[in-house]
Amino acid sequence: MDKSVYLQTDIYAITCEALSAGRNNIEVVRQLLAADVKIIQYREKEKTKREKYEQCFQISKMCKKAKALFIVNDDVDLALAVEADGVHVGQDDLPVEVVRKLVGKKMLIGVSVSSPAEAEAAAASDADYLGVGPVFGTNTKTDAGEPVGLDYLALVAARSDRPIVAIGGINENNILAVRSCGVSCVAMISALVSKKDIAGYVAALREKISKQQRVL
Ligand code: TZP
Ligand code: MG
Repeated sequence: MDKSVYLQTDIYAITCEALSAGRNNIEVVRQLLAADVKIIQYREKEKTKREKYEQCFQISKMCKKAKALFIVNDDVDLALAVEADGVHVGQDDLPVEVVRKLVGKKMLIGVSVSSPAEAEAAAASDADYLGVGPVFGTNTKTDAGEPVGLDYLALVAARSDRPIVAIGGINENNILAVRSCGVSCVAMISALVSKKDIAGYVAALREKISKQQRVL
């Protein structure tokens, strides 16, 4: 199956153990999958490569079982080693064309963009989707740069021939505004992984989304 079909989902969950209220990434992913979240990105800045490999090995198996998409942030070698479905790179990581050579056609490649020039370059590349942000201010990524805002998000979404994932400071209070920009897939770290009741939070988000769809 074409893996990009998975990008038609609503919530794109990203891990961060330091923000996970004392739980490890494995437990958080277990709860996310139980809540029927269909995209998991492994993003972990405070572990060794070996620790990341051990977690990714388990998470990859968990995602396959749950029929969820598993994407590894930054590390192309890790994504290959655990047979992930995709890899996500930023502007300081390997260029998309190099990542494509390494991972082949079957793996999805996502690329982060936070300016018109980056969006243009990504549009000319072989990336399967664009992560656009930070849409709002966020403390999760200290070097994320200035928020791009909703107008910019809407502009990129209107012009892009690739699926867009919005990221940065998204939570229950602004998710509907993001979706109103024509972007249905939103990535969340802190708002999601910090919740004690992840399933309850996901259900509440989906209730909001379905209410918005009913009035549109
Ligand atoms: N890229 C742009 S903003 C961001 C990343 C990885 C952090 C998003 O985290 P949060 O907690 O959802 O604001
Ligand atoms: Mg990166």
